[in-house]
Amino acid sequence: MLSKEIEKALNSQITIEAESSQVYLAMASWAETQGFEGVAAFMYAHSDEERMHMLKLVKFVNERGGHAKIATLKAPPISFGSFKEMFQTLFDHEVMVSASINELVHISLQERDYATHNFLQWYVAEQIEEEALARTILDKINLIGDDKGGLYLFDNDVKLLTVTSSVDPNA
Ligand code: OFO
Repeated sequence: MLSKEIEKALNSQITIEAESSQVYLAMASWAETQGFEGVAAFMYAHSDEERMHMLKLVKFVNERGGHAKIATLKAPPISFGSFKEMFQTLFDHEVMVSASINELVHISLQERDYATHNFLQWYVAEQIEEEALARTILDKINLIGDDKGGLYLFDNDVKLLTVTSSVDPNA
């Protein structure tokens, strides 16, 4: 059984994952309108992943006798300035998510909820991958700057970058 404190913290994380999915969906849509299909495909896939992160939490909370609450979400931005700015936003967002997961881990230990602590280890590992991936992309785009040819190649490159961390929420 989940303590009220853990249930509340997990519910906040559900909202964060749902909002992440929306932010990446907005990035996908914006990139698509700019003609960057590779970046758009990457962001659509990333958005799906975040929804999966959210669902995994929803199922866990309900399985443990809590109630996963589906809340109103903040609207994401409509446009993102430049690709450089967009990937910086993505990186900063993932750093924020990692901090939030770390806080959850901390609360689970305080509450001596070892089942939740164990469950959260998947997210801890996932955040290491996600931050690394975001950092790699950001490094690339910082090298390219505003060079049109470079951006064209970058778009192709990103198309090939598969998000390696897809996991079935029921797994
Ligand atoms: Fe990209 O963050 Fe979910 O966990």
